[in-house]
Amino acid sequence: MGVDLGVELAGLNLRTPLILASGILGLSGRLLVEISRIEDVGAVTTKSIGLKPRDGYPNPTIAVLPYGFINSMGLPNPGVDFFLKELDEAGSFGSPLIASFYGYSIEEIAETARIIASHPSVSALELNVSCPHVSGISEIGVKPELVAEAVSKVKKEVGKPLFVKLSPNTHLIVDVARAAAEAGADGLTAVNTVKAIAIDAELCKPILSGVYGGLSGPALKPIALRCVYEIYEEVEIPIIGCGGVSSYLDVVEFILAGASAVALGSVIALKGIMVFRELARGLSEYLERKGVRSVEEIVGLSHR
Ligand code: RRO
Repeated sequence: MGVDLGVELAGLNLRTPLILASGILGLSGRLLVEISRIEDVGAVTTKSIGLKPRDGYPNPTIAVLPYGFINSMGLPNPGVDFFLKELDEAGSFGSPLIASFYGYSIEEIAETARIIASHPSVSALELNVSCPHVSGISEIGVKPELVAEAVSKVKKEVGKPLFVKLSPNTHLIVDVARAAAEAGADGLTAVNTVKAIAIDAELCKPILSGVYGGLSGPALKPIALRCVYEIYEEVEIPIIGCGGVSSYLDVVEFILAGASAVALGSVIALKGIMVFRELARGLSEYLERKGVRSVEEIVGLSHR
């Protein structure tokens, strides 16, 4: 039988707490629809979308490490107009679509939010102010006052739930989280990747064309878990835990730290999309074994 894994997240109803993270398979409307219809997928998030198309960085854009990935994609995306057309032709989503977006100024953030949120397929927005290696973006996410300004402007324009994806590349993460919550954000995604570098010893130069990249995968998990734990202590709005989840126990740890849902990224590159099933089964069996009837009952339980 198993336990019902359904969760309510900032007004969204998720079949399971497992979400496709931004940047993973997330630019084709049809593919997103297909993933959203998989039984164990709670919600899907798009790659971050901007007002105008952006090429991203030349190859190499990814380095594979024994304990994760370092990426420096450089925000490649087709821009809002193209993406909304993709959604027009994609069909209906089987679970909520969270549209990730960014902008280089508060005004651009608000305008992009308004355009994306107008599409009926979009259930919620995720403001990306935390890409660690694209200048003009990473600077916003480490300044509580700028994040607050962006959030309140977006909330004035948009009636749908707004999440803010936070950067781990600052000791101010809790201040940024609090500022976002006080400005009206409906939830937080913690965290984006950690700013990192990979060097080729033979060529004596950085591997990635963008030099710096974002570290994801297992190496990120304890950092992300700490961020979720700290934010949960100080901020009331729900948290999507994100960073290096690769087993159902990782999912459980994020929920115990305070996450109401958990996003999967790098693990999909390693195990494929059916990892949602593996993790949902593991989570359900864990809850049953513990005599717990819902995911909500264990959110933040490690803080007792
Ligand atoms: O596209 C990227 O290079 C990228 C983005 Br927008 C982000 O938010 N985080 C990341 O690790 N890579």
